[in-house]
Amino acid sequence: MKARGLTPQKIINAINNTFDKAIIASDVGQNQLWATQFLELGKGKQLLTSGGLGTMGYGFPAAIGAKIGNPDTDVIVISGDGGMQMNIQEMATAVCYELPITICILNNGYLGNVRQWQEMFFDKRYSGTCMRYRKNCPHNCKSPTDCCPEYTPDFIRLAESYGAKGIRVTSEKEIAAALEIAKNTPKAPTVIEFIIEREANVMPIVPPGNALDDMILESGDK
Ligand SMILES: Cc1ncc(C[n+]2csc(CCOP(=O)(O)OP(=O)(O)O)c2C)c(N)n1
Ligand SMILES: [Mg+2]
Repeated sequence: MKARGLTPQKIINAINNTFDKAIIASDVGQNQLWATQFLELGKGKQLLTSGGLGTMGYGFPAAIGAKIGNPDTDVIVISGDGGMQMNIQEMATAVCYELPITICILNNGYLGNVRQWQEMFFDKRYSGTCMRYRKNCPHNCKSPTDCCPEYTPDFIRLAESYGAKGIRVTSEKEIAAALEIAKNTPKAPTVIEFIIEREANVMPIVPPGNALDDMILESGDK
């Protein structure tokens, strides 16, 4: 399934509008950078993030702890499709303890942060970053095509297999309704899988080994 104009900014703006008061836990990667760029923090919204330590898998367990400690506050996870799989087994904990956490997965089908480096600084030689890779893929795949396999994994079926709710969002008009359902679901976590552009980049970025003066501000501005 192709992304239909869903951008991380639109998704995070909708989170801003849906939740006045919330604790948001980010994972690591592009999703984390977008979260820090677009979340409106301070007015009742707090962010838990591993920051520059960058421990993938942090977001979901952090949210479980936040929800147990703050049962009356909405708790939201913003994660990538890679990092979510590093502690996905904690879905069992969240279901057992009936924790109504909203889990927003920004699914680009890549370990996106690393893919962006491979695109910008290593001539787009993608290696080990595509979540839809199969042995018979073209050797020098430089972009996703219509032939790419479907989700790896199918997060909706995965959520449902644990007894959590799963909602897939592919277009902008579905974002707000999905967040409302998650917000109003008692006693169970809700996974919202947002299908975003596969090769969306986060700007600005500093090339490896360079000084802050060499920061690249816009895509294509090398
Ligand atoms: C435990 C761990 N392994 C590897 C990395 C290196 N790393 C940083 S970001 C990233 C990709 C994250 O991919 P995903 O979770 O899909 O998030 P996206 O960047 O696509 O939003 C990787 C592999 C890390 N920070 N932590
Ligand atoms: Mg990803």
